Amino acid sequence: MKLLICIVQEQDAHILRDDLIEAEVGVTTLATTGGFLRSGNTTFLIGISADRVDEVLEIVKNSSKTREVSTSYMPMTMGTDTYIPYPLNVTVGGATVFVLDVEEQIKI
Ligand code: 2BA
Repeated sequence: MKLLICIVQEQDAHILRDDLIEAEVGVTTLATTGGFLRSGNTTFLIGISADRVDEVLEIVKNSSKTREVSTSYMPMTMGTDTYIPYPLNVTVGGATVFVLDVEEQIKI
């Protein structure tokens, strides 16, 4: 069994959730915050048998778009909570996925 941790942009989260549910994939979502941009994203916890990992990755790929994001602040601290104003464009997504081995899933 595998655990996929998928971080996607908030705009893509509802489509991905619907697609996973339709494919009968169990999922838990967490509201998370990106460390670099410090803006909201959504993290999916997906427990799945190893033979379905490629299928799930394909669903994630089809649901998660790449976007250019502009921010007017470079989220860098100077020892304190000081932000340096700086125009910044970054390409975010489609999705960041970690694939972990799961020793056991227990339902109590
Ligand atoms: P953020 O940390 O807010 O990063 C948003 C985007 O900013 C990243 O998109 C990347 O294009 C850029 N970025 C991140 N760190 C950077 C840096 N040190 N210098 C320049 N640009 C940087 P993605 O790579 O698509 O990542 C989207 C979100 O996925 C991230 O949001 C973070 O929440 C998560 N993530 C990405 N890599 C991760 C990792 N190795 N571990 C944990 N979470 C990760």
